[in-house]
Amino acid sequence: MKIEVYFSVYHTLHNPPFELSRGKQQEYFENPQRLKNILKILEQDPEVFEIHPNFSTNVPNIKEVHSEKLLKFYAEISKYLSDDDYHIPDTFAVPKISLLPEDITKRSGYFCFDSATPITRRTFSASLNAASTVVKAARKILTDKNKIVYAAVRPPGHHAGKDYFGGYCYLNNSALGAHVLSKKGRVAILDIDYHHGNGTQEIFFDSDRVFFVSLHANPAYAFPYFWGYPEEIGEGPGEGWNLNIVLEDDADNRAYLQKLGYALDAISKKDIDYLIISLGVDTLFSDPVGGMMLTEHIFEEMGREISKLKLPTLIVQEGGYDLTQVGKCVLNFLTGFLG
Ligand code: Q9C
Ligand code: ZN
Repeated sequence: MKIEVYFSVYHTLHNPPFELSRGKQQEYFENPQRLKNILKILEQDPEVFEIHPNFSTNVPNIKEVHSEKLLKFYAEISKYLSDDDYHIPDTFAVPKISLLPEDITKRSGYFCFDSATPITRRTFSASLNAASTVVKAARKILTDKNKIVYAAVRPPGHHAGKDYFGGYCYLNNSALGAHVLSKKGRVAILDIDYHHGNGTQEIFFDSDRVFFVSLHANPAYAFPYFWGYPEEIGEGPGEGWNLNIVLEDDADNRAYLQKLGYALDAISKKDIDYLIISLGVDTLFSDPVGGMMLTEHIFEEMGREISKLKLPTLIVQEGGYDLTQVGKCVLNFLTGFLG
């Protein structure tokens, strides 16, 4: 069997010079080399990986997931910034207020929740290209139900909410894909990034069309800190449709597979038609951002276990920052998934 790979060509347009982490300037981990390294590895096996570059920035359903305010902000700040410029918000609206400041560079703090997510002139274009790629990949799943499609995209998306950005994410790629699929059936999003997918959780918190299941490091000490606890189970019709499974930073392959087993059980108990995997490989022991202890071979096993759900599956790239290993981890996951 083949895996179709949809790839966001314009990701290189988003390349901020640095991030602020704990108040210090440091290298930007979420950089173009990540995706280049993933593609370099997949290109080596054209028998299995059929790569489709996507040049579009068209995201037809974007307003059903993100607020007009946020989209207008992105469009305006993109015009305001010159080519080598970057913008990091420094004053945040807590709690959110309804009046927005006139000055575009002061308005950013309304939409942003961390200092690691700079905006450059081309950030919005790159983000639209990533979102468009995932929507295309989701449509492919609808036309050919037995397909496995992998969306090789960046910037990632799972920390972006309806009207906020943060955690290297601007538009929620997986949520936009889920939105497309949810019109035709019930969707489960299995988020296996090291970090909790707070944006995806927020977007579908009151929905019983999309079951959000996330495995992640304990938010008591791991980013994004304020979300990701097991008590967050969804609300209204969505009650019981949000599942947070917490791991500790010393989690090894065995501990991880055990909790993955709970997640897969929970998914198989609901009547799900489509699966989306938010695939972060920042759970690898050597990851400079994540803190767990997984080894690269476990990703193959993870893929194999998840494939037993036998659902049409869209795999969306999220985190993974060890540049020397990220390609191998993704390859292992996809290979395991194919069986
Ligand atoms: N010292 C994703 O993996 N930085 N985003 C945390 C803590 C933000 C990760 C800094 C990490 C965001 C998609
Ligand atoms: Zn992550």
